Amino acid sequence: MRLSFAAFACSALLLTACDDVFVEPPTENDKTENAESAASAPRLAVSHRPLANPAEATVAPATTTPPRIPVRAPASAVAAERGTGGRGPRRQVIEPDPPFRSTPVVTLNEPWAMAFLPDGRLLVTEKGGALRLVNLATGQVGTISGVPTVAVGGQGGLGDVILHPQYASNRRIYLSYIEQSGAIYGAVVVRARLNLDAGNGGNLTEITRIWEQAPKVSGQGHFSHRLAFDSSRKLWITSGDRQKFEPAQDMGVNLGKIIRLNDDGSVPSDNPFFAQGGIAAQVWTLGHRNPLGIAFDAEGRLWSHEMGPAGGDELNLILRGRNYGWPIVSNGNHYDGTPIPNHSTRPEFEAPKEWWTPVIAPSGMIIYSGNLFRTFRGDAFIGGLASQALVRVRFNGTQATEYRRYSMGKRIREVEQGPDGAIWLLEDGAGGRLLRLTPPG
Ligand SMILES: [Ca+2]
Repeated sequence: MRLSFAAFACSALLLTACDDVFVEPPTENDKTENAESAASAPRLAVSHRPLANPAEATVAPATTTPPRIPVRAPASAVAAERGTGGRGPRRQVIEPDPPFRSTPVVTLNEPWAMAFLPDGRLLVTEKGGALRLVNLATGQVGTISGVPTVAVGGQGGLGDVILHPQYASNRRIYLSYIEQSGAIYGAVVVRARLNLDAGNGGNLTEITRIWEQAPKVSGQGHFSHRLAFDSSRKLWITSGDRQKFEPAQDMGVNLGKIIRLNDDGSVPSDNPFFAQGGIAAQVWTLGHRNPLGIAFDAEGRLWSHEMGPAGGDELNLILRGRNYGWPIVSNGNHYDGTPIPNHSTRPEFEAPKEWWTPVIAPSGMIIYSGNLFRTFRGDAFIGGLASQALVRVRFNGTQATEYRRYSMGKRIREVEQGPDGAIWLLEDGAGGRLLRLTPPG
């Protein structure tokens, strides 16, 4: 067996004290090792004390959320995890704690989202309306001009940025942002051509509107407007309930939904409600509150998290045509203390695979697929606003459990995986830093 001495000592003598020991899926060289029996990892204990979700305030207090109690998996959970994650033998690995080193790279102003260009530079949106181009080698921060006018305020401003899957040939990027019309607001998504200049800047041309929240409503919260492409070039958009509750169940509007479109904004004919026509045709799932993270796993499954009200943050497996229950059910309660029936009372609604009370206030998410952190593969990494943490979730098939929580000391707005497998974070707010996470060795 290819065990380091430390791993061997832990596994043989000190397992109960070595909660960073876990088991990695086999490689070609591990086939002679013994297979271990499959077992489900027990769910970590979760305190179900209701708590207001301060992350959704325009200026949220940073330290009012008590830490969730079980930061680490107990040794028994780690022991039971052996054998999960696939067939074949396992190799024990010791992870340092924390398992990464965090290096600040540049400081930005209210950064919200980021996307890597093929040349290794990084596009970063700032909530105030600027699209930045960060040269990670030099630390230079340039500006991309031509971004449409953005309505800034509350939770709204310039939002997500992603590349078209064929960006290398078509230079198309997609942006989400907030548009104001009189006293009402809504998120829009545009496609644009990115023209980079010889320096560290560029501009946008051929800006085309792809989608918009309908209707625009009052207030500047719960826009969500996270974007993702899947492997078949479909565009996914999270659309929050705009703090209006009932629209999440109304198929005549696209608030409180997850949307699936073609890359030109047209509606795919195989969408679940396509036959209903109108706005319903855009909808993939309904009953969402404020989903600020969306990611595909290696099997092509779509996962999205969303902020609960007072308690009940959720990680959901997004399944075609399903209803996720908001505002009829939630594992949290209204901010004024009014109870909301739990998911368990209405099994016709899709229940979260993992949920949090006290809240973590999730924003941004990746499901790690890189080579730099071998032991991270397949795990989700979720940014925490109120929790000021990076929350790591481990999957067992379609089950999900918080596995580790790394305190970052700042609200984390966005998580991305870089081309070399490093994990990149954006801190929230004025002076938010871009952080690069690499193995500590
Ligand atoms: Ca729900």
